[in-house]
Amino acid sequence: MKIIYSEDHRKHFAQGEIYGGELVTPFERPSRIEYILRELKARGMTDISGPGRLDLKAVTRIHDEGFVEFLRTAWKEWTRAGYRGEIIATAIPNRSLQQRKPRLIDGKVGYYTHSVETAITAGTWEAACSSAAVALTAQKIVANGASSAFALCRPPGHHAHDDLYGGYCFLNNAAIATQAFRDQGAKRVAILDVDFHHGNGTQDIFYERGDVLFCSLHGAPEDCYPHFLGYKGEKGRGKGAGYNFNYPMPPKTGFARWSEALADALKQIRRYKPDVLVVSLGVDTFKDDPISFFRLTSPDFTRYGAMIAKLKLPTLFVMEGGYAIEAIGVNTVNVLEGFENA
Ligand code: Q9C
Ligand code: ZN
Repeated sequence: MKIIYSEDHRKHFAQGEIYGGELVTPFERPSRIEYILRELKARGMTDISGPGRLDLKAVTRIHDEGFVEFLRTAWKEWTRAGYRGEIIATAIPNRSLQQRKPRLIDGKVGYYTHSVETAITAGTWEAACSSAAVALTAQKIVANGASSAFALCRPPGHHAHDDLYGGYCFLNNAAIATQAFRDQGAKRVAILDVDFHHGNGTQDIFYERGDVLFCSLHGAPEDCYPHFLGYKGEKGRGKGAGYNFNYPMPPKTGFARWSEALADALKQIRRYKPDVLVVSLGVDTFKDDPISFFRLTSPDFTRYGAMIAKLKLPTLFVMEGGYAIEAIGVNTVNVLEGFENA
């Protein structure tokens, strides 16, 4: 399997994440990718190359232009305002407040965020662009006929909406790649999101579209982030009605229950008859993940990689979350090997 990776991900390394009222070292940190790379190489998956140049038009097929411009210029505006810390939203236009983009950078930050744990730093824009480029380069490999490819993206993407960042995500890599498949002739694309967290951004982006099926397995919103989306009753709207499947699950969910949900999602995908599959691959479902509550073991990742392979679809894997750093490499590569060896 071809793997695409860019070292530019390192340009995004926030010093602080708001967690339990403290500023802590972010769980989403550069070493995650280093661990995955090391394990790929150790297991002979060495067909690794860099991304091509990012075509911003592919990004704005999914994201709002004002949002993209904000991400590009936020650091410049923030430092020009005299602030010395990283960019963290303070006021967000919730419920009864006006949804209007203010002039002041502080206001713009809140306007374009849904979660304040995620800081923007000097290199965030460049890193987010490199991550999208990684996804698009891997996408092209699959579009050109490869049976699979792995986009080793960082920062992740599935919590990013068309005009909102948060949950460690800025640009929605999986959504951008999905749209690229459509623009290059795929009639139907299925997205399977196995990250522990609900893919709220991806769901929202495709919620009213029938040309993209979205299935997400995740911790129930009553019990975990992103809290405000990911319920079972969210089934799509308008042309998208019937093309969104959520599988929220409770704390301590292990592989028996999780794999039943996966089997159902795979059934929906098979019924949909997509031309291609995009997997939002987060391995924060692992039992030792520090911010999650499922109980998958390392061998379970191999098992479900093989289950996904049974679809026999061209498949693009896009890296999302996973914060048990020591095990992130083994778990990620287990999925890819399980898929390849099935
Ligand atoms: N107490 C991804 O996995 N904070 N994002 C959770 C838990 C945000 C996760 C706090 C987690 C975002 C891509
Ligand atoms: Zn996650």
